[in-house]
Amino acid sequence: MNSKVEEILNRQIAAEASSSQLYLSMASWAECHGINGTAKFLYLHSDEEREHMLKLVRFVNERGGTAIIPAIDSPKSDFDSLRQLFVLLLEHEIKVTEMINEVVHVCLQEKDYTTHNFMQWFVAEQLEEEALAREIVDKLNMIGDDKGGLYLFDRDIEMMQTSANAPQN
Ligand code: OFO
Repeated sequence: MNSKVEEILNRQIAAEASSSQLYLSMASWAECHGINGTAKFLYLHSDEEREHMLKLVRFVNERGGTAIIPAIDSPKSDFDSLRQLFVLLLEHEIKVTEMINEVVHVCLQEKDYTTHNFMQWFVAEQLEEEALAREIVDKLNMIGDDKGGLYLFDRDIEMMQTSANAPQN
């Protein structure tokens, strides 16, 4: 495997692992605060990020590279509000999208069209995840501090689909 592509894919493996830990930490915070619908949504989201990491690990190894399993720093574990949590989640997803774009860029530079093709799944996934996070932040901006609104939000988010629990076609 091309060494520059291998290096940036390993950087992405670490990023997906950190995303998974961050969302796990957010899920745990929500659960401790009795925001159970949100906790369920975030636990699933954390699992989904771990799946992304595994997808990359297997791809790197199958193509003759060596996947590096990273050490992960402790993620942020306290949040001022549900809104702050989701604003951070959206910012995090935007950062990950930039990283995915960088991987795609290196693939093109190195003429690695197989990895470029493989990465298109991640490009589409980021688009979906960013859109969903934006929708959630918009909802929370509308609700503000209204307790009834927050109660309904927490009930509804349980039904919101991340691609992890979306029906497969
Ligand atoms: Fe890995 O999908 Fe978002 O971060």
